[in-house]
Amino acid sequence: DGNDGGDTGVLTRSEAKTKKPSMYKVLLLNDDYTPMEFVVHILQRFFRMTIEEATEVMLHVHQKGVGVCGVFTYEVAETKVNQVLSFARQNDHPLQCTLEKE
Ligand code: TYC
Repeated sequence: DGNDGGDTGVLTRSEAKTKKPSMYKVLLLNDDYTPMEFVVHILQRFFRMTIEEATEVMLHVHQKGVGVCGVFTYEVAETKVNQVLSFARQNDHPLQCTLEKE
């Protein structure tokens, strides 16, 4: 904790700045209406997955009800959720997506 690099309990600005940010999971929720191919497309487009990775995650969500698309800082996670929800609505699909602190 020390500014000498040791554990003296003395806090410094450099240490405060290097604290790791909280991370957030972006979760995809299953529903009965969104086409499987659309979910695979979402995962490729917004989460940079290969078709194989995207298919695996989509099938996991389809079978278990929920699945993780990725883990990001708050600002990035929030942006991903908004991009997914906006794109789903534009295409008239009820797909739901949310974030959860790790
Ligand atoms: N359950 C959907 C179907 O059978 C597919 C689906 C998968 C929907 C994942 C949403 O997050 C989802 N067409």
